[in-house]
Amino acid sequence: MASPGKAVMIRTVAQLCLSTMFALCLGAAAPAPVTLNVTMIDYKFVPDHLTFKHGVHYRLHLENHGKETHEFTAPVFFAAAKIDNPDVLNRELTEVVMQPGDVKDVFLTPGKPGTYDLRCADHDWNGMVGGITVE
Ligand SMILES: [Cu+2]
Repeated sequence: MASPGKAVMIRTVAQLCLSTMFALCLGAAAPAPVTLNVTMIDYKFVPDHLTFKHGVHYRLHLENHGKETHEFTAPVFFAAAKIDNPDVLNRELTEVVMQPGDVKDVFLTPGKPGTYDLRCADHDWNGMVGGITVE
């Protein structure tokens, strides 16, 4: 006959197995987002053209390596996307403001396929423009 201690141990091991399987299931249901890196310099996006696939979960990783404040301004793109962490954007959800040295991630799933405008609201006059394609 199994001692009470052994029964408790078996139950604990069983629970551990179950929670591990549960964690694996969750992992399978939510794969890691695809990272897309954009660096801002004075006065350019690098790269200046981004291509996303619609319905795919992305981590849009932004770094400002410039000496000036830059903005990742893409109002129509952001409005069409499902954004997991909207607090990283401005209140109107049109852009991400990047102070010099800032590093920010936007977790999002792009909306309908098409081409979208990308610019730095501060420096578009200076050619700091790009584009976004959602396939
Ligand atoms: Cu700028």
